[in-house]
Amino acid sequence: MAKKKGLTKDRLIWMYTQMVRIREFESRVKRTFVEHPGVIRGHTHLGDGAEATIVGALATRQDNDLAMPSYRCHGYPLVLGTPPRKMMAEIYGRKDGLCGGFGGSMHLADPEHHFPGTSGIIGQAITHATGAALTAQVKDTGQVIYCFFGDGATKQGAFFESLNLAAVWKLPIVYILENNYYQAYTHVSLEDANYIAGDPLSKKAQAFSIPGVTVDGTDPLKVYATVQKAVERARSEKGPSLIEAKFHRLSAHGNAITVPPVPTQFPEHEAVEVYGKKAEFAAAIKNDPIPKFRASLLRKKILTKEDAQRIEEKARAEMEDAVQFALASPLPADTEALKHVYA
Ligand SMILES: Cc1ncc(C[n+]2csc(CCOP(=O)(O)OP(=O)(O)O)c2C)c(N)n1
Ligand SMILES: [Mg+2]
Repeated sequence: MAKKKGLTKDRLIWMYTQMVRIREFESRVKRTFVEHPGVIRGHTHLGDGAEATIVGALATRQDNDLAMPSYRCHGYPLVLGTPPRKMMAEIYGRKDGLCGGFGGSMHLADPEHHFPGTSGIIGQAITHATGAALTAQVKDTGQVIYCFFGDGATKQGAFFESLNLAAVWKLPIVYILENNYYQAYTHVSLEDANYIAGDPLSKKAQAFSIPGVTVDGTDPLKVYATVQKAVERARSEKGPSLIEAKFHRLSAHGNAITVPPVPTQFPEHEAVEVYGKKAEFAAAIKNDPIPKFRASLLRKKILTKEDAQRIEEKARAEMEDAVQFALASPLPADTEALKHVYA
């Protein structure tokens, strides 16, 4: 394994804490569909399973660096310091949300915490993040841009155009390809769906003569070590890298509810629902990054069981508070409906 530079005991505990906070936040989003039907309108997409990749990558950040993911975006701002209250209120469409309730789950934005914003357009994060990296270079801010996107996004023209320009201009950006094996309901492999060519996907970096590495995205320390190298390269003006982190998402592609709400039955996962691959999904659950990291920290005596429980209880209380805050926040007034419409 590559050198784990700068990972003190406190830092490792911080990493575990962030992973637990993300999982707890998202479990509360999911529970909302059942406990408060109709409160979340529209789609949400959970990133459970991605925590090791998100936290491993963002643990290498310096203060002003930006994180720009796709629409599966709840985990990143939690790590950057965005208050969960404001995130939950946004997902509930409430006035006290990050965007005044206008954005919802797929459009979280918190520039104050280095999170410029997300959208539901696949591949969008790649062009926007590449633009942000150009700004950082032109203004000489010293920032590195962390750009996250899915396996499905790598077949968009935007992917090739952006990587080309980033390589030509040596932009300070790290492209983190989250290969969760599925593009919505379609499996990534040639045998199953024949929608994406190239294996491993990190090989696409060769076309631009930039480093391309595939890493176990369920191991935050491996992700950390790999991203760290890419960040050093970006910060020393040598240009971009492509890192493919592999992990399964542990929920279905998305959750949505109709208005007025009807009783919701959540799909399990496309591996089971569409492909009947029960063994694949069972293996993914067994390989859940959070219990795995917990066990390794206990084994190395970085955490005691009591420490771990305290972290988990604190996350539960924090996210319960976020839910209560969001439920108490009013919907935006009707008179605000046209506020952000320009034409
Ligand atoms: C430009 C565009 N095309 C199609 C869609 C419909 N769509 C929504 S999610 C999705 C799959 C994306 O898969 P991937 O990039 O692997 O991300 P993941 O959902 O696995 O995180 C697609 C095709 C879209 N939102 N935007
Ligand atoms: Mg995917």
